[in-house]
Amino acid sequence: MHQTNKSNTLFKRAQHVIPGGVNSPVRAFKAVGGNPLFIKSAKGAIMVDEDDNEYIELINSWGPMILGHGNEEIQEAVREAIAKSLSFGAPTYAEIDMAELICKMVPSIQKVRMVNSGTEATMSAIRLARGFTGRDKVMKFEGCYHGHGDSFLIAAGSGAITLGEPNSPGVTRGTAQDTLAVPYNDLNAVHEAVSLHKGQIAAIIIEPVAGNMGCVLPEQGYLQGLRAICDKEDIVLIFDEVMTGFRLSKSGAQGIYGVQPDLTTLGKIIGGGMPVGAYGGKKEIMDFVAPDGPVYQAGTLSGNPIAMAAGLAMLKQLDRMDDLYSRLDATTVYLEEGIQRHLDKRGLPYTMNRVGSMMNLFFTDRQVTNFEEAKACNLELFGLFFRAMLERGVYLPPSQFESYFISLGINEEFAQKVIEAACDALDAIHS
Ligand code: KE4
Repeated sequence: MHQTNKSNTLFKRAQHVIPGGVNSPVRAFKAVGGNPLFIKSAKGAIMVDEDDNEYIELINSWGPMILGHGNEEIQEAVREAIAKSLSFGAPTYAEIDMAELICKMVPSIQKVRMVNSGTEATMSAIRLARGFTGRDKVMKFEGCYHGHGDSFLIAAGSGAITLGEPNSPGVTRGTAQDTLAVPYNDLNAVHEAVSLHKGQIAAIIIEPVAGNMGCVLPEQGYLQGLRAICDKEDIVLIFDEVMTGFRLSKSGAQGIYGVQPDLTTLGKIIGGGMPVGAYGGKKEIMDFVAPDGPVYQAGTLSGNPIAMAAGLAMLKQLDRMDDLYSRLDATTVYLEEGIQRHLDKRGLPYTMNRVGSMMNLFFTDRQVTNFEEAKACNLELFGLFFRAMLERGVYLPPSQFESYFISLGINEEFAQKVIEAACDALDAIHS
């Protein structure tokens, strides 16, 4: 058992002054048991905790650290920017460079507004869609997460096509009644909901590849089907690519599935590890955003020069490294195949989902194509696996309902170590 005394002491101290001792709930390890580890540094694919335990990490800060920690080009850009002060609250040329590069990398984006988080991006995108269409309702999908905006903290109503129910105190019924929640990968449910609320739905927002119920892929023709429904019904199609943007390709999931949304929300990788979000898309819609348009949205630190420096240094590397995504995909396939071989050898019927450098081991023998199926997983077994992997020096995202992220820092040696740890951990929890 590796010792984590310092983390345990820090966690006790943190709980006196920070809700749950963490600044974002999933970090508290509640889904996997035990106390969270307090991290003091990271380099490449290695994270070091306050007790000097080293871990090969497959969390990438929930996505951003695709190039590995301590990327020299990003750190140099930040060092250079910091010397000129940290914030002006006035426009800077870096924001233009950033917007132009995003529009180049994601062709469906003709104009883009920077914000400070994925939540701000998705909140703003649905307000914009409502303002542009004059309609009130939005549709989301069970198991998809779009940040903590009130309109998204909604569980599916009693029937899949009834209006949503708040799934957090503080979200009002008034808000919930304008959100429809339907199952992922079920076009009929979308057709039913659209016909039941004809002319009332401003936007359909979806994770084009879901990462917040674990990694769940769109079925053949699904995204194309949503595009056709939105075209027919004048509904704004929003791809929430906060996680998949710049992760699955230079132009995210839309780049690999060939479906163009009307609006795209971005976050995580776009900031190179700094707090950055963005929403963008068709010019005719984006021109509705203040100050040119009537839809209000603002932010003191939006387009912050240090964040722009980090984000630009990140995106420039992704844009010029033509073999980056094939290398990341190859490493992820290697991991998937290595773990799958052991599952087969041990006769363990668990399910692996993978797309690009996102993957998941689901502790269920069923396929996982939606949230209902994901919820069938044995969460206790996942907790045992998570802790067994920590013991073996591998840090996974601490929830069955999160995707693993593979960074460029995972070289062949580390990939082999992750496979060996996974095989050993699976044997240990089934011994
Ligand atoms: P943030 O507000 O956390 O920057 O982004 C919200 C968000 C929006 N859309 C998608 C598809 C997302 O995955 C997220 C945030 N993802 C989670 C991890 N699954 C963030 C981790 C956390 O909550 O600490």
